[in-house]
Amino acid sequence: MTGETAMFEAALKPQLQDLAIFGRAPAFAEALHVGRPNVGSRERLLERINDMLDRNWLTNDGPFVREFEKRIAQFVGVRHCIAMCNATVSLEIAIRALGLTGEVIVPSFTFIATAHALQWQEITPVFCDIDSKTHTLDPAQVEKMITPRTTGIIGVHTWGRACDIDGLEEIAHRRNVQLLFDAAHAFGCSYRDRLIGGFGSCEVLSFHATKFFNSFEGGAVLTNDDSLAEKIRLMRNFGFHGYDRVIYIGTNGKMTEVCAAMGLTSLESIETFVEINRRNYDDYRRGLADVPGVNLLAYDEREQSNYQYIVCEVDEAAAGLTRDELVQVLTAENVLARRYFFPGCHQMEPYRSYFPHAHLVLPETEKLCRRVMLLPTGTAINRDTVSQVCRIIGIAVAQAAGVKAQLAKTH
Ligand code: T4K
Repeated sequence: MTGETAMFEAALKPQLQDLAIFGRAPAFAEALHVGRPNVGSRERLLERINDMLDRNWLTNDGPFVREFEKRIAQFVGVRHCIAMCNATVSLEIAIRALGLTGEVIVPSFTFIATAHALQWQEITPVFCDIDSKTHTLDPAQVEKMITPRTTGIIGVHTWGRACDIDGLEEIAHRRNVQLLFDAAHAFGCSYRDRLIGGFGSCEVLSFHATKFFNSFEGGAVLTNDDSLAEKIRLMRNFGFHGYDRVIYIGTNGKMTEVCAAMGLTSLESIETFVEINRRNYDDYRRGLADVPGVNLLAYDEREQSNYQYIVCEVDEAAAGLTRDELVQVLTAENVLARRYFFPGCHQMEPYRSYFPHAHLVLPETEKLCRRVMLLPTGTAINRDTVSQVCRIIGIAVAQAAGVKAQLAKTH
């Protein structure tokens, strides 16, 4: 190689010193978050809030909540949508309305709310392993976890990718247990061409600020079962049936009017939100295609998806870096990549103390918890940002040995 070619190649080669872990200024002056809210038309939202104030009706099954429920049910194609203050309370109410007791099978690879919604009512969450390819409950493992105390299974449509619904339905039916779904990530996603929301006894959506579609805080139970819907509606409002009559134990799970106003406004922009997520996902896919060991999780092109999560699995053997090292590199650049759902529900309290040996039956969960990293997306991110984030990852992996050495020195 001539001196000139060597210089040319060195100039093209990604430079270690380009990274903030070596003391350079971070690539981004402001933090990039996973979960930055998408906001639709401000004018429409403020108009609705003005209407709400003019009406002086702020909560308790108001007109915006009713309209929101109707629109969501129509959108998904289910008979009932019962809107609530958040998905966690929606799960708690659904679990109680279905009469679950004893043990309920759930993945450990989920947000802690799925497990807490059971334990909160002294039902034991039995943590079950997932399929490493789909990141959702593995029906073969579910079958093994069923005992005489099992009353239900909660499947989680992780990242908006549907569980093996057919497999779980078959088991639930044969073993005579209830099946419901935590669909917190899955609004606008489909399973075999049908939108998620109408499967199992019921499904629970989240409209939290960090979801691609938000109502500030919010959630909903969706079901095609008329009597279950009626019971859930009553439980959401203390069990009141008329002004002075209570017929169930209930709680306060109501969605406020201002949240419904935001939800209705978000619904008007849902196509734009999905388009932007889709564009970011395609850009990340191209940008990371040649980076060894950083594998972007694919969405099934045959199904509808909301593309709200950019999920990477880091394979240390191929990338030369662990997921945690890569997260450190990104954090130094102000890219706040997240390690959902590290360390797994079974490693968090109180479950860690209750079930100290749970990890022995959760090998795939344990492995995934060490590999998964989420990158920022949504309307706060533009194409240039995505390409810079990919470039940082590319440099870090190309220069893995130098990165490792630097991190070892500074951490
Ligand atoms: N089931 C599953 C499978 C779930 O993933 C969730 C929630 C639930 C059930 C329960 O749903 P909800 O009861 O929340 O409706 C976030 C969300 O809080 C949580 O809703 C979500 N899943 C989970 C996956 O992510 P954190 O603790 O990581 O959020 P946090 O506060 O760190 O926010 C993430 C980032 O978003 C922050 O770094 C900054 C940014 N952010 C956040 C908010 C709220 C903003 O920029 N603006 C904001 O307003 O849990």
